[in-house]
Parts: sequence; structure tokens; C-alpha cells
Amino acid sequence: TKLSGQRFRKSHQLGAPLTLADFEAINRCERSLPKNFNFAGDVLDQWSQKEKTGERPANPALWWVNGKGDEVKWSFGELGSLSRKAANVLTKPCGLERGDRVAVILPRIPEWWLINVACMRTGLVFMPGTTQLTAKDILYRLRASKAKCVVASEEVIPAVESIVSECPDLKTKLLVSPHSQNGWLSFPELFQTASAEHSCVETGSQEPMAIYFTSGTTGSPKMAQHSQSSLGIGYTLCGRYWLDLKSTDIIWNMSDTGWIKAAIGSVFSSWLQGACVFVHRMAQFDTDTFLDTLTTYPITTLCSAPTVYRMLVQKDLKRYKFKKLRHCLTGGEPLNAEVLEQWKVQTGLELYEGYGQTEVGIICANQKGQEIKPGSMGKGVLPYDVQIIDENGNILPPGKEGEIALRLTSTRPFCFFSEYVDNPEKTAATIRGNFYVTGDRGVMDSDGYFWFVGRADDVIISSGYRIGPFEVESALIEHPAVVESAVVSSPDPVRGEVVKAFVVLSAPFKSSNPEKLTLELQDHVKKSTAPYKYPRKVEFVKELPKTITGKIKRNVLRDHEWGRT
Ligand code: BCO
Repeated sequence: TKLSGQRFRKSHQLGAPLTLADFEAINRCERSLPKNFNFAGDVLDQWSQKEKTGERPANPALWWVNGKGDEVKWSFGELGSLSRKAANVLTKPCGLERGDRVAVILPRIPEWWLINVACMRTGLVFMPGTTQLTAKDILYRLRASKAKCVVASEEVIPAVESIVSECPDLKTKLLVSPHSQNGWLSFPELFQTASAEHSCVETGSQEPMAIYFTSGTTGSPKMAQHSQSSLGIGYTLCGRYWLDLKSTDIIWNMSDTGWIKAAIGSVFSSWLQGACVFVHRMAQFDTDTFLDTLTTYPITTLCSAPTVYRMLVQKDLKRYKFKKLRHCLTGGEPLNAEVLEQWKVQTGLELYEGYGQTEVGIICANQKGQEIKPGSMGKGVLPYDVQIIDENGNILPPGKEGEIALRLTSTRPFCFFSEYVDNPEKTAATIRGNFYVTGDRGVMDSDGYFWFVGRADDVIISSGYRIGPFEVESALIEHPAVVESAVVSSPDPVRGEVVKAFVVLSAPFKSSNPEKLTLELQDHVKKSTAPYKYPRKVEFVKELPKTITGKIKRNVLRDHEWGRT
């Protein structure tokens, strides 16, 4: 791009001035990481400078709407001064110090971006969570992370209040709402009087920046920790070649603030390229609002889960004239070739699928300009060397199914998560020989394109959500009707796969009306854990298939669901 040759201004924390081209070189393993790096100071503030000198077009950095007539547009300069005020709120009245962990449970509101950048400026470790989290989920997160602060919106107050006495490390509750609440500091009030003077801390490139909770087959979600550079520099190529962004672009990435996809598409990849991040605060996803938004606003780039495209192609898309849309992306779950075709026929636009995961970001992608093979996730992306390996860590030839793995390098590579916090066993379990194993099975063809086969473990990928069966089974067992259950994936035409629970009933519930009991159990799970995990299918069974040692054979049930023998 035009920008890649331009030099970023020397900032206080770097030994030498860095350019966007230098960030690319780091991703291509042609140059090593700088000792210090801070996304706010070294990227955002540089774009703010470029705005002043006219080197960046007059395009907002953040453009937020809520469909009710409210709108926020911030330039990089405004984002800079507002996030400095937010940084002063976090360090002064909230009393937070560099390295402290902050749980941020906010919907898609501009303050999420402000708090995010304020954490970067102050060296606080940002832990995003979806507002679908229940009291039990929040308790686990606050205790496991020893979070010092929770930043939440009004709807989250009851859940936090019900568990806060069990969180001895929590010092501060910060409320983002026009209303005040006893025991909570008010972000808007403190923000109003906070100073806009703040010096960005000199964070080390490998200093922790964020923690994402991620589900596995067993146990509670693990804390995948990312560094300043893994997130802050690691998405340079992704922004340029997969998202195809320039500073004139406006990207709408639909992902909820709780997922790393929000960080990738609505913070790092986009702002590295100086593009405008568009946000629509839809309380509930709705296809009509979605399509109206694309016809109303000059959005050039769209990124959404395959489930959303599956919902959209049910509509008569030819009726809509999208204002400026030119590039469409998808990821988080496998995309069907038919949906890609339908989208193209109806809109004239290709759909560029990417594949990745919370721990390591984007692994494969159909990059702009590359031939798309419908149904494939594209080719491995730099800096990764993506291979298919067997159970002993040997590389398999094209056409052979195995586990999708990333070759380890002396720098791990740098854009990997640093560890699962306090869980060295699970961190070590991701390594097999010279490779990081993703837990996904796939095939590479002779042209180097990767094809997703399924999970190697029992994790369920539904509507782009990664759901651990154990979390759903733990919620179900709390209900008096459930003696035991097994939770597996089941095919679904819209959501790709959905959560299905096989339930053995306790004696008093054996004669219950199955439809009524199904609704009751679904409702129970929605209250016990984040609602997106609830079993959309429930089957009552007399017993569950088990091994001789009594372990439930989820694979037998799953294979049956998918019609496999
Ligand atoms: O479908 P139902 O109506 O039966 O249930 C929905 C909600 O109504 C319900 N719910 C939500 N809040 C509730 C509640 N029920 C009771 N009380 C509450 N407070 O729970 C269900 C939630 O399901 P959903 O979130 O799938 O809802 P929806 O509206 O169908 O949304 C569809 C999608 C496609 C917009 C949504 O599923 C979605 O956003 N999916 C994408 C997820 C994503 O971004 N994944 C990326 C992860 S990061 C990654 O993959 C790494 C890549 C590098």
C-alpha cells in the first residue's frame, strides 16, 4: 500500500523508528521484535499525527451507531485524547496499576474501545467477556484471573453483585451507564473531570496485553494470554492481505466484544492499516437491520460469521443495493461452499474465508487476489508454517487427513498466545514435537489449500462459538431431572452445528412431558451459563454409551448424529 513505505514517527519507546513495512517484516520473520511496543503509542498515536499532517484521509477511526439515531464518530486524534482521559480514570480513582487484570463486560458501545485503548496506555491487562455471561461465569473469571477491576454495563450489575463477596481480589467496580449505582464508580462522571494528559507506558513487546477465556473439552475455560506484540503487531498482514484494508476503508466486523475476533477485526488489523472501524449496536441480531445498515452506510468491508451469511442468503439479496461494499470476509466456523456460491450469485461479491483460533489468531485465509476454492479455508498465512501432522508429530503428505498444526520457531512464533495462565499442563499439551496442535483436523491439497474436517476433541463449534461440552453438562446436572448427560455437536443447516444433549432422567421426571421438560432444561442452562451454549436439541435416553472404565463415549453419540459409522 501507499502507507507501507512511509515511516512512522520515532516514538519515545522505540530504539529506532518503525514503519508499517517494519511490522510486516516482523511478520515475515525478516526482522526481530522491538524490545518495547505499545499499540496505543506506536500505532494509534502515529495515525493521529498523520491526520494532523493530512497523510491520512478525513475518515473517522471509530464510527458507532445504534439504529436509534445516536451516532459517535471519533478521529484518531479524538480517540487519543478520550482514551487518555479513560486511562486517568483507570489509574487514579480506580487505583489500578500496570499488570493488573481488568474484566471488561460491555456490549458494543464506544466505551469498550476507549477502555481497551486506555488499558494499553496504562499497561493493564484487558479481559473481554460477552454480556451473555452469567453470575457463575463471571465468578469463575474474576476468581481465576484475580481481577482487580470489573468494568460493566447496567445489565451486568445483578450478576456481579450476586458474586462479588466471593472475589477477594476485586478492588473496583466501574459502571458504564448514565445511571449511578451504590458501590460502583461511575465511568461517565469520572471521565468528565479526568485530565486528557497522560503518558503512555513503555510496555515490553512480550508484556501481557489481554486474556481471553477459551473453552476446551474438559474443565472450565482456560485463560489464553496474549502479549502487546502478539495482538498489536501480529495482525499486520491479516489486515492488509486478508481484510484488504487501506486507510480509506470502513470495516464492519460483527463479532461481539467478548471474542478475539472483535479484537482482530475491530481493533488491531483495522487500526494498523488506519481504516475506520464501524460498529452497529444491535441488541439482538436481525437480518433486516443488518441489510439496511449495508445499504445506508458506506461500509466497504464486511466480516461476519458463516451463520450470518447462511441467514442472509435466505433473503432476496438482489433487492438490496449495498452502498460501498466491496470485500466480504467470514470466519469462526466452517463456511459451506453452497453459501459462498449463493452469496456471490446474489451480491456479485466473493466471500473470503479465514480460519483461526483464540490462541494463535489467523492460521489460514483466502487472501485478496488468491483463487478461492469453495469449501476450503485458503492457504496458511505468514508468519505461520501450517502443516497437517499425525499423532506422533510427523508431517503428512497432501491429501492425508490429520491434525492442523503450526511449526514452532525460536520465537514460538511471536504472535502465539504466551500461555494458558496458571495452567502449564494445558499449555504443554498444545505442543507435539516441533508443532503447536490446534485441536482441529483437516487436509491440505496439493496446491497448499487447507480443508477443515472437524475437531479432534469434543469441542463444539456452533454459530462461530467454541463450546466445551463439559460446561453444558455441568449446567445440566444442576437440574433435579438430570442424572447424567452427554453433550455433543449435531448438524444444523443454519448454525453449522448445534449443541445436542443426551439426558438420562431421574426417576421423578421419567414420565414428564418431553417437550415441556426440554424447554425447562434449555431455560435452566441459559440461566446457569452463557445462553449461547444452551442445547438447541435434547434427547432423553435410558443410558449413555460408556467405556469399560465408565467414561462416556461422546464420539459414539456424535458419530451417530453426523450419520457416521
Ligand atoms: O436463538 P435463541 O433465540 O433460541 O437463543 C439465543 C438468544 O435469544 C439467547 N439469549 C441471549 N441472551 C439471553 C438469552 N436467553 C436468555 N437470557 C438472556 N439474557 O441465547 C441464544 C444466543 O444465541 P446467539 O448468540 O447465537 O444469538 P443469535 O441472535 O441467534 O445470533 C446469531 C449470531 C450468528 C449473530 C451469533 O451466533 C454470533 O454472533 N455468532 C458469532 C460468534 C463469534 O463471533 N465467534 C467468533 C469467536 S473468535 C474465533 O473464532 C477466533 C477466530 C480467530
